[in-house]
Amino acid sequence: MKIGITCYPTYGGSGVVATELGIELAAAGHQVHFITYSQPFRLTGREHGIYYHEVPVSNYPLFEYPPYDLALATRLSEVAAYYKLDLLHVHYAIPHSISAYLARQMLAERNHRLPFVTTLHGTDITLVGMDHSYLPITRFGIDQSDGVTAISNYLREKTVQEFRVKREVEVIPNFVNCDVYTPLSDEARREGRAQFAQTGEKILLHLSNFRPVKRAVDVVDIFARVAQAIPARLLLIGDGPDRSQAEWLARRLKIQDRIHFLGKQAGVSDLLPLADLMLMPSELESFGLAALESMACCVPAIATAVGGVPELIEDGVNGRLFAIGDIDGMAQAAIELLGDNARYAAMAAAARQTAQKRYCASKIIPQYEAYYERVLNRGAAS
Ligand code: GMT
Repeated sequence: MKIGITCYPTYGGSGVVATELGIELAAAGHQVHFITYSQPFRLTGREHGIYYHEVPVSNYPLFEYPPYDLALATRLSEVAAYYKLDLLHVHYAIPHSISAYLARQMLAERNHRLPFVTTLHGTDITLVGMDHSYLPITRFGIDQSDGVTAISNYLREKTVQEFRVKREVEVIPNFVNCDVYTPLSDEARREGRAQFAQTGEKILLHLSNFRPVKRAVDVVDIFARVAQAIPARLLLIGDGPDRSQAEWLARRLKIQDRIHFLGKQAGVSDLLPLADLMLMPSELESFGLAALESMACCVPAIATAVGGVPELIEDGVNGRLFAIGDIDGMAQAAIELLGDNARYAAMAAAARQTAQKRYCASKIIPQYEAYYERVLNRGAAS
């Protein structure tokens, strides 16, 4: 198949999923065209079977708000026509499904059929889409899509309940390449850990875009309690609006020397397996891709029981779940787990096993391929 993919290419879970999907589809023999405003950050630009098309946005002085969605629609229709795309797959409903809808209409005028699939990721429904001003157009984009997928049962139900969409929503969960996200050899792990911690110190890790929904400040608070009880370090990967508050709190609590603020990192598959525990105290996660990526590396997560997270993490089995803001509970759980080698080893193994059994790319990519076939056949039949 020739597949066009549109997503937010910079840091964020939906862009990561879209990029990894494109990489896996190309590896399976499909031709993949990314159509985005900049090159998705996990692409090197030289992957076989992957093409990148930038969306130029005019900055004509009259435009106080440059019309990105129209520029995207134009580029989508051009790329689809030039490269004879079979299908478009857009990630994050706003504005991508509307741009794809416009591109499909433009091409229909020229008798080129271009069905599009929209994948819902989370905040496009839970935050942005439910803002009253965006709700009608988000619902329209979903209903006009030729296929719609959501990354968890939670998100599917939320979309059906809150938006009352007519289009059926299929759940295809997020995935991880279990060969890339994998534990390191003892020697490589020891060497990697030595960059950040002394022998005998535990490493906790948080990975996010530091938006308020991630509660990065809670991460610092949890870590402060852990570091009081056991020798430990914290790796913070990512950047965003709450980073400066997290840095300020680290200084106020006088633990800044125990925390490594690593900022945005392109490749996290070599950092995640260095940790002992992942902290994900989010206000909301429709899925929690960062937790899945760390679980695949044998690093269990201490997280909040919100959104789709309980579909991934079973409390006490492959990780721990707490209420939002239960900083003491999460800190205590980390201290107990890190002090009990047998229990920790069982949980770390269960975390990897969950990723392998249910979320490996090798299991999920065929679900996308089958879904594309269904969308194409449905369109051809009608
Ligand atoms: O919150 C983010 O990290 C960004 C956001 C996005 O769409 O870029 O993430 C959402 O999609 C991720 C990938 O499917 C999910 O793993 C996250 O749980 C989801 N975030 C929220 O629901 C808050």
